[in-house]
Amino acid sequence: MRQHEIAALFSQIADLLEFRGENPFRIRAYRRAAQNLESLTDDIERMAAEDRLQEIPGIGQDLAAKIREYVSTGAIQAVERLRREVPAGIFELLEIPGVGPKTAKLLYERLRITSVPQLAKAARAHQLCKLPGFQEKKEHNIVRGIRIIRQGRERMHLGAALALSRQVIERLREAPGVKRVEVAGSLRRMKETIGDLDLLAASTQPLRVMKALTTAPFCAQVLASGSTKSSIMTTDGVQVDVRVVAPESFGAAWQYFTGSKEHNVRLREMAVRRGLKINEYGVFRLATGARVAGRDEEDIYRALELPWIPPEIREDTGEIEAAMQKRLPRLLELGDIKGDFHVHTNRSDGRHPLEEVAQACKRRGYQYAVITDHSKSLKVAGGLTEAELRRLISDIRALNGKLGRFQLLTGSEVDILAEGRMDYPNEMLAQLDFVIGSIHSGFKQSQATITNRLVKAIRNPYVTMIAHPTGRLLGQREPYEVDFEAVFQAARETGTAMEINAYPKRLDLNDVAARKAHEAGVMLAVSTDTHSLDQLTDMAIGVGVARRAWLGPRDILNCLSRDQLLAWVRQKRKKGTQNKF
Ligand code: DGT
Ligand code: CA
Ligand code: CA
Ligand code: ZN
Repeated sequence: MRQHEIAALFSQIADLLEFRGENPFRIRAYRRAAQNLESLTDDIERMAAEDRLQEIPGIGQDLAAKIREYVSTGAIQAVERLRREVPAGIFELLEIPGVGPKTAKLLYERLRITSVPQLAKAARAHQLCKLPGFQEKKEHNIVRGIRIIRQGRERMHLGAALALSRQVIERLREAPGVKRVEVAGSLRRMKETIGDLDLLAASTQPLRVMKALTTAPFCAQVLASGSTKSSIMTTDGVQVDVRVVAPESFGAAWQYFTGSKEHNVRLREMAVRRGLKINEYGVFRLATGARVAGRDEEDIYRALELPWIPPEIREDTGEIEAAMQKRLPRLLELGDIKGDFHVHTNRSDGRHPLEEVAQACKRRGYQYAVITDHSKSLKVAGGLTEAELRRLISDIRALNGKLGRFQLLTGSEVDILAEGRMDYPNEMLAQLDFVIGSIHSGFKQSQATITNRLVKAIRNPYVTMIAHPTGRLLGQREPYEVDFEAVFQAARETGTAMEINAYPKRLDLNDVAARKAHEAGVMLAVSTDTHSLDQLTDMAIGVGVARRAWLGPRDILNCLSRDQLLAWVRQKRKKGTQNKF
């Protein structure tokens, strides 16, 4: 793994040299070395020990010495020196999408900009587009880049929040007198990003719970500490709010602190109309003050003559009306999922070999999993040539003989090329059980071009599903512009599924778009895009997005059995090859 650290340092050297306007050849040499280190399969430390570093393409004497220095000391002095020679804020500027070393240099030399706030101010004052070679579009991109970075900083991904919450819950459950600890807030609602973590405990000894929190190893700072509410900042810079209530109020507090605020406002209005008052302690009669509910969350809703509403849809986007009319949907559950459609192996850019991937999917209790390594044009991700793909297909067939009831399906994540053509010919695609179409290039194309590409791919009879349909990466890259209406219509007409990609940085389609897709009659699928086996568990996060989109098992393609799924794929192929769409 250390080669990645060294590659990152080499890229940084290249950035710094470029910022200083130094020799382009040297800059390119560092960039090339960084790339080669990224794709290195040998262990760098062993290569250093065996004096074989110069076998790596692009690594000469000088760079080999720097690698050895890093391996033995954990630092490269030349980098430290360069860092001292540029204004400190430059590193932060370089993290903004749309700001490379050349731009940073220009901003520094012409406008003395050395920090993100300075840059934001200059952009607001439209000073950037007056710079040589700067167009309004570029200024606009920078403003957007700053927004992306800020969102990423301030709000945490669902995946990270879930992991942290497990750690905190485990700690609080150890406290004496604790009856129950649960997550509330946006995390319980499975929002894609989380501002702060809200936890709720039931205990008769609240101070013991608070002590467990404020003395935890992950606590960096105590922001507030009382017997009902405490807040801390974790060592990762995340705020955690913990509230402790008496067991008889637990349901009311859980409902209250789960939110959303909008949902709760509606409930309070309904309560008042019934002569009731609802707060974090319970539901009370306005006239007498008598408590009518509090211990269980269901009872809070029952007091308002409503069925319990799943937290993921408590956003006041129709769930209260649906509950009143007793037509709340049965939402998707993890147990409904019969297989994963999007799994990589080390034949392309995944980490694990085929057999290990198969065993891991099988252990999850699935009926099937589709192996979808990258296609030939995606060279940076080790895309498979047609010969390699044929080889993979026959290896999968051979392996299936040993797997029992669980079966792998053959597939590929095929690039949708710039003009909407697929990266393999149809004769190749026809040999696969399942074909994913993905955009991995040309993100900056116009809405019309991107939409055409997607629609063309959707109209290919062999494309079963479009992966991560908007290409966004939370905190990193905005979605490309898609005309959803056109895309969803084509998908419905042809019987092509749209993915809810469960990778926490993607969550693409997101909740809102997935709900729209479903309303447009499109079949959805939840898949993990697993590159490393621990990511298989992200399925639960994708299910959360599907639930936020009001989706149930009948709306999700991977709730079908293997036979039903294959029939579904065949149906599109048949219709498409007979030119019926
Ligand atoms: P976040 O943290 O920005 O991801 O979003 P939430 O929903 O977790 O918001 P947060 O942490 O401020 O509060 C947690 C829940 O507590 C919120 O969803 C509803 C409830 N809550 C907090 N403050 C208020 C308030 O002033 N009024 C009402 N009605 N509810 C509140
Ligand atoms: Ca929160
Ligand atoms: Ca909070
Ligand atoms: Zn993928």
